[in-house]
Amino acid sequence: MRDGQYKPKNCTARQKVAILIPFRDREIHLGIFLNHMHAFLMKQHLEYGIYVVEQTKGLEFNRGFLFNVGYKEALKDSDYDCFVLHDVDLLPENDHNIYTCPVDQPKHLAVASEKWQYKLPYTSYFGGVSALTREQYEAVNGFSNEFFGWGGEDDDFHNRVAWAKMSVYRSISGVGRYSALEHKPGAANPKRNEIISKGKERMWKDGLNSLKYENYVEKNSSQLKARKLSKTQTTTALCFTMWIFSRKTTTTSTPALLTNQNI
Ligand SMILES: [Mn+2]
Repeated sequence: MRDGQYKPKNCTARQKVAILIPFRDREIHLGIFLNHMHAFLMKQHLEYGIYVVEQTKGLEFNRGFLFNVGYKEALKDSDYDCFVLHDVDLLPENDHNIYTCPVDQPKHLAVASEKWQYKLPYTSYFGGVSALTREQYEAVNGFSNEFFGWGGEDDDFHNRVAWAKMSVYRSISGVGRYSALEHKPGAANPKRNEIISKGKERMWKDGLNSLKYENYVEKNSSQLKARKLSKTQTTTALCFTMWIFSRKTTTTSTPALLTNQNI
């Protein structure tokens, strides 16, 4: 396995799957996640790569933006057909929860998360873990880049799916069960409802087609590999590629790396 990628030896997978993980300050979760996920995914005979996209300190965490970066960077690596958008703190419990993308509609996988007492928190919930083909991700122009802080980006993304005239396929709850790793809640984005309310007019101005990040990103797999392998975990499943929003390449003197103007 190299850089978090795997290919079954005795068969050809129908889809190449990229698992995208937005990340910041969750080293312990990441170790647990990788140990769990590689074993889980290999059992499914998938051809896949895991991409961890890390946001450096500075601005509030922007989950949607990080998915967009992961999408673009994964496609530079390989011609992926399917993108699984995955929180680092959710671990699938059921081996029948297959990590592929239906070609006719986006799929929501985390329908029964321990975080929400193994129920959907509300009917349109599209957070936690979802899967879209490349065509579907392009059809919604990816995520909005404008949600800094907790909340809203997944609801806006769900609206985009509807505006693109698609509906969401949901795993059945017995299959879509996830254990949730505990953490303190992040600071909610006070502007989230306001941004969501203007979502339709923003959809084709704000997303994959307006994403600018190259100057802020550093490919950094070797450093992470060394860091992870120095721990007691022994699996070879700990190598992967990671991107960092790099402070040193910015031209501004403010500590903020990303603002609504410069992304
Ligand atoms: Mn969480």
